[in-house]
Amino acid sequence: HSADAQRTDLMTITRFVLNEQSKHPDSRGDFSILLSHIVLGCKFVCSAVSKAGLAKLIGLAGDTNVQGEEQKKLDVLSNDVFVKALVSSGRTSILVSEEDEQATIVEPSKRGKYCVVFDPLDGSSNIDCGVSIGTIFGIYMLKDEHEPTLQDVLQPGKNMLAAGYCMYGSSCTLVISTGNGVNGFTLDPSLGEFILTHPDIKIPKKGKIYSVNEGNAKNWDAATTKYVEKCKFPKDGSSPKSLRYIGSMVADVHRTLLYGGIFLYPGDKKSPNGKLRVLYEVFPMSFLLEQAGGQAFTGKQRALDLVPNKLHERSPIFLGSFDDVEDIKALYAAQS
Ligand code: AHM
Ligand code: MG
Repeated sequence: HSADAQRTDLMTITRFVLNEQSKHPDSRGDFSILLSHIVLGCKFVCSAVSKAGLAKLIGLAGDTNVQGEEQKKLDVLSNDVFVKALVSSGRTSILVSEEDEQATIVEPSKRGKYCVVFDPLDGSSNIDCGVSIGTIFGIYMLKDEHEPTLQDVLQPGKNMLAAGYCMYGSSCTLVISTGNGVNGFTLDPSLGEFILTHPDIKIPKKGKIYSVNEGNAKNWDAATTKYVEKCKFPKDGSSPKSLRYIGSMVADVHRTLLYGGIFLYPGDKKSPNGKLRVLYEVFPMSFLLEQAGGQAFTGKQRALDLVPNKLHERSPIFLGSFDDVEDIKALYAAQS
């Protein structure tokens, strides 16, 4: 292995996924085609996000651009791009987006065997100040050849075929699992390609960071309160954990995956189901965390066992390092 080989043999995300898929004898490249359309959406959003501050500064200020057309808000624009990219892939039948009340049923001539659930631009409170935001997605397979229905996506997270996110941060990072570990790719802007930079990500067994919106502490239940108290004032002689909270799920989960620790969005007295959405936030992130050797728990059960009843359902979520999630599970078990 010379240093040179590293620089000339580039493992792009397309090449990586084609390699992975070729292990399935019945693979016809459909998944790779679907993924390339998702990647296109991510590249577009990455470019739009990085120009967003600039667009405000120069001429495009206000709500109209030079042609006098209304400027679309970044989250609406991102949604339009993903919906169009997914439909035109010819590989999807039903799409669920955080931005759309109703599911999109793809017209028969463009249908394929996949169902995609996604949040095109998550972390809305961070858009206008340039803090990291991201796209989250999960992929299901249609049960059999029939008219797609909501039942095809109202499936437990463990039935997902693949899940991932793209973080628009200091660099643009795409993390994905097709059920065979987790791999991270970084966009090389000069090539316009995602290159494998984080092969086979494993989350540390235990971490030193907890991540939660502590402003909601007044309304927490006893288990969450006790857990956070334990993070700050450990009684077993260990050091207190550090607190990190960005308020963008993608960024908070990405850090948790790489550094270890726990991310919590618990239910509370005001919002018994918390804030985060089951299909396109809780499930994809739980899928990735489990694939990386961590755990994801709802306060009642393994997150991926949840069966959603409606498209935009919410659930409390505790996810992260295996041992840290064990601790919160023990507190909930003691409480019931
Ligand atoms: P959004 O869909 O409006 O962007 O909200 C989702 C975001 C998550 O990215 C993040 O984990 C959470 O909301 C933060 O919520 P809060 O501001 O209540 O701490
Ligand atoms: Mg969201």
